[in-house]
Amino acid sequence: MDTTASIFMPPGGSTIAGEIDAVFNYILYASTIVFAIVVFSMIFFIAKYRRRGKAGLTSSMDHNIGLEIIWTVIPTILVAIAFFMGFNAYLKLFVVPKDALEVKVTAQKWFWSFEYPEGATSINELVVPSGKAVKLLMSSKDVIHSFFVPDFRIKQDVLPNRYSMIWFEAPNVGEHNLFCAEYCGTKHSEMIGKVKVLPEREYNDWLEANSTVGEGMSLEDLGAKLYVSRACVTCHNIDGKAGNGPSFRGIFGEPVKLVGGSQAMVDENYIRKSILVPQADVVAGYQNIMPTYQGLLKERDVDALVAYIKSLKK
Ligand code: HEC
Ligand SMILES: [Cu+2]
Repeated sequence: MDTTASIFMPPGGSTIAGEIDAVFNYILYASTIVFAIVVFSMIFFIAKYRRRGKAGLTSSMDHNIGLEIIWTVIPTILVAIAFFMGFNAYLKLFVVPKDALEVKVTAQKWFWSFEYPEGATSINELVVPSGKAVKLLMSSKDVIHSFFVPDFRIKQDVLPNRYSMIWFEAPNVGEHNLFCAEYCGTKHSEMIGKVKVLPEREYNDWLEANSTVGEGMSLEDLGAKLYVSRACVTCHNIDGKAGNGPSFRGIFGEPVKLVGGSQAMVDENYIRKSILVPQADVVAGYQNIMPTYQGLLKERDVDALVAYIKSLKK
């Protein structure tokens, strides 16, 4: 259920959030109370039995069975409660409901891509219907990442060479932050996305529109859109200044220096190759960090990006 925000937690946005918060609050308050009792009695006894005057004698009592039982049994019960609450919530998090909608999540340096059952795709924006269980089948193309949506109280490592999964159900329409929670290189902190929860009807419309995106659009306009939605913008500026990668402004038709001292001419084929096989020609002064977009872009998307870069004159 939705829970309200506290100083520790953002507002909950999934059906599991209330339960996770309950475990969190229980552990927090139980440890706070135990901590207070221990520290205050310590201070109290230090003061009460401090050495006074020259006699310097303290009590000869060094053992109390009753007390020992109390301070063993009570914490054991407190820990057992925390374990059962936590284990219960853990089981719910990892046993996926049978009718869950499945989305394939791919993590790579440094963005998220999503593939939906009907062939739609998106980057850095996971779109889901409200009130439906959504299963995420996740893998990484390179290093370990971690899928973290604080509002949903879910976090799961995303690994290369094997699948991991998690599920959630968002009861209400809204937008939630998505972060990578496993340090994955220089741009880790910018591996940020959104989870957009739509009413089921709007979600279905979105799916349909997304699988035919850009059909009525000019190549240049589609390219401008993809430049943002396919995350080129995180590494490439269009204002002439270098970022993690070279700016796109005015590069078309000009020679470019490559690592190793050779030169290339930036033409249509060079751009195409840079997008699909980025490690082939690495621009001098930059690192070989660009991910390949092989399989992530349709043929027309590549045409569109080429047209867009071409249009960015000096
Ligand atoms: C993670 C950062 C990153 C992302 C995301 C990224 N690139 Fe790159 N790109 C680079 C870097 C770094 C270089 C320079 C090194 C090289 O050539 O591989 C580069 C080089 C290029 C070049 C050659 C530029 C030149 O001046 O010769 C093109 C074209 C290009 N990228 C297009 C794209 C497009 C289109 C996208 C989005 C679909 C994209 N890149 C996404 C980092 C990135
Ligand atoms: Cu990451």
